[in-house]
Amino acid sequence: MFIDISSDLEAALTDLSLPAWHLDGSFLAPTTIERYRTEVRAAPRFTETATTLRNALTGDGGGYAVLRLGNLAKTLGTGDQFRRLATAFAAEVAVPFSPFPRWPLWKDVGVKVDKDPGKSSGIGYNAFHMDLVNATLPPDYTTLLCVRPDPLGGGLSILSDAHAAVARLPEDSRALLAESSYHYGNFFDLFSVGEEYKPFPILNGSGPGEGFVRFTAKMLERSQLGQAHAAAARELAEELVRGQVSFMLQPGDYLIVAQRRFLHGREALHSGQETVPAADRRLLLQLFLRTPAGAGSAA
Ligand SMILES: O=C(O)CCC(=O)C(=O)O
Ligand SMILES: [Fe+2]
Repeated sequence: MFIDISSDLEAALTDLSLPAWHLDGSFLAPTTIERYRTEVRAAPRFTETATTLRNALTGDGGGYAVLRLGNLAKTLGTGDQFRRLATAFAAEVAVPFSPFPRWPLWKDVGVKVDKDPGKSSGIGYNAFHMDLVNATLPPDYTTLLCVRPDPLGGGLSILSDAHAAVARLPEDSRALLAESSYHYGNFFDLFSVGEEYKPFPILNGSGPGEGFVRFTAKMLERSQLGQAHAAAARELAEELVRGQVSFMLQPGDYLIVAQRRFLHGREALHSGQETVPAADRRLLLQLFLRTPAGAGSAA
């Protein structure tokens, strides 16, 4: 689901000068949310655009959206003012927060040629996953703002409807995925995402089509799993790939993923990343969102 911004809205947003944001603990401060809201909601067609965005994320069959902010990025650059506008859009969906106490609200996802290629910032295939999979309360939304695509042309984003993939599995595989037999990764020093969840079930026993599908295909290679449970997880990974959509994020594109519905990942960057100067490499900015308790179907 790609959402364009009308040129009159672009023009009005370009003219705003939003102040720096403040945090209240790990969350965007209510005073900032109110201030940004007052400014952006006065722009023509802003509220319709925000409604379209929310519907793409929470309506039937929905679960992700790409807001095309490329013209704003071209006009404003990708510095503070652009990031404040993206933050204002995010705050129309849910509350922006940072689970990482030592990092700023927006976390850089750059390119590290020496890192595990399959992990965030690595250069290889970043397999289907949800972010913070091993927390009891993962972010409701993960969002990625594209500053620069891979100049060599790799790195397609991949998305897959997790519940649709689960529904295509045989009953006995689903039963295995509902057992608390899975684990992945480390957990330390994280804010506002609950406790470490270890081991966890991939399916949480709520009705079909509901709740997190707590999955990362990275567990297949990086966690020790029992044979039957690993086989069921591998079947799920295959169904996710079968149902995937892929697209290239352009400069200024803002991808928002409802983690209770879709899983995400990224194809490998193009070979030859060592030859690209660090300042020219692919760069995304990542931000997480929490749906406030009692916000009804907005999750
Ligand atoms: O590089 C990408 O496009 C995805 C990164 C990602 O999924 C992450 O950092 O959690
Ligand atoms: Fe991710």
